[in-house]
Amino acid sequence: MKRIGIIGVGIMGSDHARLLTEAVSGAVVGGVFDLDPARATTVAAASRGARVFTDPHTLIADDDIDAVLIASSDATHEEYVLACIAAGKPVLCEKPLSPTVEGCTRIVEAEHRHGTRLVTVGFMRRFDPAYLDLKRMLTAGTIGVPLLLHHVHRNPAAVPGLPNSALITNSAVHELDITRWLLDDEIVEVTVHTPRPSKQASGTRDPQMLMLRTASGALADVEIFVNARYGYEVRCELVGESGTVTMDAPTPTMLRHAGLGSREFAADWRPRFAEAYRRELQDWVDGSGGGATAWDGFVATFVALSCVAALESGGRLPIHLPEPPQVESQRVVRDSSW
Ligand code: ISE
Repeated sequence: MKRIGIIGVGIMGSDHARLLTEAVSGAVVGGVFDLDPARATTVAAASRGARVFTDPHTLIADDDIDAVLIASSDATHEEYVLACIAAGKPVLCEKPLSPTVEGCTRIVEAEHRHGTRLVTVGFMRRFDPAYLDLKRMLTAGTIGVPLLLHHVHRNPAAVPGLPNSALITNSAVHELDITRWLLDDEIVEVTVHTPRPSKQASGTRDPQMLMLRTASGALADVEIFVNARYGYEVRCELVGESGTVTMDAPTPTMLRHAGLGSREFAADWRPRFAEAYRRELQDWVDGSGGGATAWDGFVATFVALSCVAALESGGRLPIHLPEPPQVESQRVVRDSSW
């Protein structure tokens, strides 16, 4: 049994603790740290008596903790991921790997120096059955060469005063990652357009339209709208030379009533991606290495911040990624090293 230490048990961390306890095999929650000790105690108790730590670095260093899951605030990710690499422990870090390109670079370099892969970034959509289906159809050649990818990503409501950049760095960053993963291609140019803002957005430029061009010549557009009001929805359509494939609201339940058929929308992303989160954790615990790497985390932040710059300038921005490290850090951490 692998003992996982969790740093940060707010919305995501407590959900991960629940999944590790109830739905993932081969692991238990061994320890919990949170800035709010009462919250840490509650989650630890619900995780079959995991230990409560009062310091995150003590948790990382503890001999009874085999691997670490980081779900604390974004700005703390780099410090804890670097500490895990220094301790030689596998770490699953919620996105973003770091909110800055410099922070991501330090992590990629530290893992490179360590020599084997330790870092996984929580881009859970890579494990979503619907996205996997899309990738399978594309890879099988069913729709031919991909030309266009249309993404829609809507949240019901955002906090008032949300910075314009947060729509990209917090939400659309998932589409930036899944576009690279789905098309197996790099984003080389970005533009961001905004219509008149929704009155519901209290001053934030919401919605936004991102236009992404890939190295092989495909175009992807992303509608990100965080005050869409009606519910949480993520869908996309991939257009190829000989067909298209659509990922529509994959809710199995349909209500037929009073002359209408209707499907319920989730209030946020957790029900929509519940299976993706479970599979992501199982893959990580199994050491299968299917999750996003530190390099993927670097690219996501790099492209997201380029989109923010494009939003601010209103212009088209080329993306020049540095060379990815050609190192053993791409090797998967297998069971033996846990
Ligand atoms: C949230 O932070 C997430 O990561 C969700 O996956 C995303 O869909 C949502 O828009 C974000 O706010």
